[in-house]
Amino acid sequence: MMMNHRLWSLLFVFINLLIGLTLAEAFPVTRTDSTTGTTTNNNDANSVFSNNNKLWDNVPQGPPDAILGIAQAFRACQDPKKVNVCVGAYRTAEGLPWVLPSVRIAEERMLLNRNENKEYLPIEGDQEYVEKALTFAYGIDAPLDRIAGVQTLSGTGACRVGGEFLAAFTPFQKIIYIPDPSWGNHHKIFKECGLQTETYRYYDRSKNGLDFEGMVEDIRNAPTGSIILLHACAHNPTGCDPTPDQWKQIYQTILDRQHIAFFDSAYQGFASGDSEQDASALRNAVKAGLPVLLAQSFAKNFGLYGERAGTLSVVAGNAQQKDLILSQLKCIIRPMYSSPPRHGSSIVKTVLNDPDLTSQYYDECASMAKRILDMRTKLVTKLHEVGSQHDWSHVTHQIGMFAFTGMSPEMCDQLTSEYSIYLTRDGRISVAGLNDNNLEYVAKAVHAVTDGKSITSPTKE
Ligand code: PLA
Repeated sequence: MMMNHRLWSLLFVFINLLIGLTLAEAFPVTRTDSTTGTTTNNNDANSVFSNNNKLWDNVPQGPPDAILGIAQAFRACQDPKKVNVCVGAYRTAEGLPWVLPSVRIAEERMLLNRNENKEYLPIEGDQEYVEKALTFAYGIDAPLDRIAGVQTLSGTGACRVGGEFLAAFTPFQKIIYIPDPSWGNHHKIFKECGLQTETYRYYDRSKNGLDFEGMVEDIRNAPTGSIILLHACAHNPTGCDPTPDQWKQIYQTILDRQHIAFFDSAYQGFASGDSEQDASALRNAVKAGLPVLLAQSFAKNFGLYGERAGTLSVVAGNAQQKDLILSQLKCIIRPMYSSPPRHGSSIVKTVLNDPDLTSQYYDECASMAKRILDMRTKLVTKLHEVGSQHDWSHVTHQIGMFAFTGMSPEMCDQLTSEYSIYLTRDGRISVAGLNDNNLEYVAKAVHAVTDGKSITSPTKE
């Protein structure tokens, strides 16, 4: 009896399996993934699950990042003459990364301080750090009682948290206007947040300079209540900032159109060498009464790239709004990464809590800006010395970390393939990557690829 029952059960399972397989073959269920475009059916699924090695066979190759992908290619390059002018990371005159001495001192103090621990920070981060960081950005007279600020994973994390907040709560348009060109990641970040991304004219490639009229016109024509992304200083990649008078017109246009200003401040101190002066566009915007958000990064100015120290803040109308906004920022952060890392923010806090260390830091930041400025001038001088007939004066007029040379993507490709000089394909050179040892080599190569060709373009790429 038992035996019979088992036999029947086995037969039943076997018949079901046969019917299932026949049906699957006759009527395959086909699914197409909307993001990757890959198609699978349940036959594939059966074979995939029967062989675990095939489980991820359909994952397509992702494209390399426009900036960090090139940095990776540089690391893999075997050419001893290779030059990295790709990522905006400071290098010393010897071409080496630099840990600021003030940062080292702060770290030593932290190491000796037995009260330091490794506990989780709150969701919103270390509020003492946030307060110091916001004062650094908004100034000593900042209306901190109505600025909602959270610690973020450097500037990228700040843009992301700010974008998520705007996507959820901006009462008007879910559209963000980004300068053309801009840091490439801006578009990706804000799209991921669910915002519609548009561009406004910023740079005139036919004269290698700011397209101020185009900028103001596009901001004016944006739908009422749009979000306008502004680089607080040392615009990446162009190195072109509006003048104080031009900023005033920008504020007025934003106010007239009831837009929201979203400042990205990744280079405070790198434009003029003076962190206070570099904050003036942001500070004046707050004084002018604009609705302001700020994504702040300490990667470049404190040299804390991998420590991921930043803040995102929203200037609210009053303290009550501040509390409400803060509560929502925490709701955004908690499911994303719970709470931020503490080492980098503790360094910034330690430096900014000590007036002597702060003034040492200001000098060190100024020295970085100065070396970059020197290399900018030297590059242009050397280009002329090696015979270039182009007018490279735009490179000396530009400020901050980058030279936006005007070179075409093809010229950049040639620099990389023939000279092992790694730069982004928009013609941007990270001037911090230049030093007396590689300057002539780079200048000769740039001359070779640009000689007799145009470095201005009449039309948009
Ligand atoms: N905003 C701007 C304008 C930037 O240029 C960068 C970094 C960031 C934000 C983000 O920096 P953080 O997250 O490290 O604070 N841009 C670099 C590096 C320096 C990069 O692409 O990530 C660049 O080479 O453009």
